Formats: sequence, structure tokens, C-alpha cells
Amino acid sequence: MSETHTLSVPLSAAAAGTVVELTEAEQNEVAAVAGLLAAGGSVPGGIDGPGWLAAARDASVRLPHRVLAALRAFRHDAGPDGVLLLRNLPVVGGGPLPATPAVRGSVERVPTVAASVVTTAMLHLGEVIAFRNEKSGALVQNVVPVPGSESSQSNAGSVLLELHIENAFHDNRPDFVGLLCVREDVTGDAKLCTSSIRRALPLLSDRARAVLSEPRFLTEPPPSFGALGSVTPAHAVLNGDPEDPNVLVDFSATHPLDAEARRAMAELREVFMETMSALSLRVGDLAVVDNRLAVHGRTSFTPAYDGADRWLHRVYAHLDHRRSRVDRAGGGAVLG
Ligand SMILES: O=C(O)CCC(=O)C(=O)O
Ligand SMILES: [Fe+2]
Repeated sequence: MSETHTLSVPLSAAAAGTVVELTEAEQNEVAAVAGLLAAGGSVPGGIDGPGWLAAARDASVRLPHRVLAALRAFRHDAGPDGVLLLRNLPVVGGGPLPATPAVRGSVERVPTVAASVVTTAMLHLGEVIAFRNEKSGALVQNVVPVPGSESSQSNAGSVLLELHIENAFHDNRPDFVGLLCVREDVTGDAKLCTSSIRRALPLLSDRARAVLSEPRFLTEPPPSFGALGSVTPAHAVLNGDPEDPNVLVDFSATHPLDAEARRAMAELREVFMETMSALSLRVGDLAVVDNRLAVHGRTSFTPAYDGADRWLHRVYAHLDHRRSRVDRAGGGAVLG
């Protein structure tokens, strides 16, 4: 566990990474694509049924060119910040947005406009996946505050959510995490925080770099997996090219195995804080985080539980479906 449990957002913090703001015409094009998929709302099984993801894959090629180009470029190289922000996406069709759900494990089963938007976008970053033990294996999950879960280190909580790699404990963790804002936090306090190892690395001491590159850490599954995940074998926090490594850490679930490893992890958290960006997501913002290069978290906020709280849809993608085939019973999208 981290000792401090604060994320003080630097005053200079702003949106990180590449930002693409859709024009009204582009927004209408996306709405038309999503509208087709949402109209098929009666497909058996909805989003998680046998046919919808294939329909979404087909429809996804019709997204506006600038959106496709941004996603493709980000997939190739997520840049120094490891974050892509698409703004001004459509999130509702004809009717009003329903009340923000306030129950644990809430997911989207019916293909709404917003669910279709986030899925078609994420399909350009790889294969859309979910985990059987997390939010009942749903492909489109709700990120909402849940009464009674305030202090949970999960996306149902409202205390500060520590910086983390998504599902760090899992061998086939997602390569990209997409978070689409369908209702923004009225208080403005809830901010998505991201820090990239590309920004942080030059600020780390040589000793910390060396220690973080050794298998001196263990990572537990997050609370969203219930009791079902298992702790990793000892692993390094920095992997790959020492000059441009991947990072594997969750500051509430990764445990150093010795005192020096503890100090190195604390130093890493410090430099992540120094280089952190924080963003109050607006309605229609899709933030995509490269889960190899950037950690993410969220500042604390105070939900009202009145149906108007902050509401995101989360979708995962990974690049190599064959690599995870052993975990995907029947060849579907859900890892067991
Ligand atoms: O609420 C947020 O901004 C981020 C939540 C989060 O880390 C997640 O859903 O994976
Ligand atoms: Fe997360």
C-alpha cells in the first residue's frame, strides 16, 4: 500500500496527450454510425450477444477519417503522454440520458449510442475484451460512484483512486483503456489523472531505475475481481527497453518485496506525481490510455447519489487476440 494516499494535482495540470475535437459534421457522422448499431438494440444478448461486436466492427470503418487516423496513429505510438483525447463525441440518441446508475457492477447490455461510440472507437485500437470475473464479463462497463463503496480502491469509490495500470496482475491485461464520459461530475472535483513513464523516466535516479527493473514486486488483483484473481509471481515494474520501458504497477495493489524496492516504488510515485496531468472529463470526451506506458487514477469527489453523478463507460482493447486465446473460452471476447 502507498503510505501517503494523496494525489495533489499540480496547478499546471491540463489535458495530456493528443487532443482531437470533433466538428459538428464529424459528430453527426459518428452519431449516424452509432445510431445504426443502437437501433439494433433488440439483438439477442445485446452488446454481449453473439452478433453485436461483429456488427460494431463492420460499422467502425465508417467513423470519420480524422477519428480513424487519430486512433491508428495512437495505436502505432501513444506519444510521450500515452493518452489520446477525442472530444465532442455524441453520447445520446433521441431521448434523454437516464439517471446515473448507483449499483455495484453496473454495465451496459443494450447498445445505446454512447456504448456504440466507445466500442467502435476502441475496435480500432485492437480487439475489444472483458474479464469474466470483473463486472460479469460485460464489454461496456459503467464507472459510477456507488453508495457504501466510497472508500473502495475501485472505480465504484469516490476517495482518491491511486494511480494504476489496469488489471496489472493479469498476464493478458488490456493494452488500451477507453473511458467515455456520458455525464460529467457537476462538482468538477473528479479528475482523471494520468502519468506516463516516458515523462517520468528521466526524473528517476539510476538506482531506482535498476531496482524497478528487477523482479522485486508482487501485484494483487483489484477489488473488482472479487476473490477470484490470484497474486502475480514476483515481477519487475519496468520492463523492456531500459530507455523506453513499459511500466507495470498499481500503487494500491503492488507490493515491494524488500526495503530498497519500497524506496524505488516511492520514488516512482513521486515522479509520476510531478509529471501528472489531470482532466475533468466533459460529456462526449473519450480518453484512451495506453496501459503499457501510462498509469491512471482519479481525484476524490463527493457524489450526491441523486441520479446526476459522474458517469463514464469503460471499454478495454488489446492487440493480440491469439496471445489471449487460452484465456478466452470458445474464442469469444471474454477472458476467464
Ligand atoms: O474514474 C476515473 O476517471 C477512472 C476510473 C478507473 O480507473 C477505471 O475505471 O479503470
Ligand atoms: Fe482504472
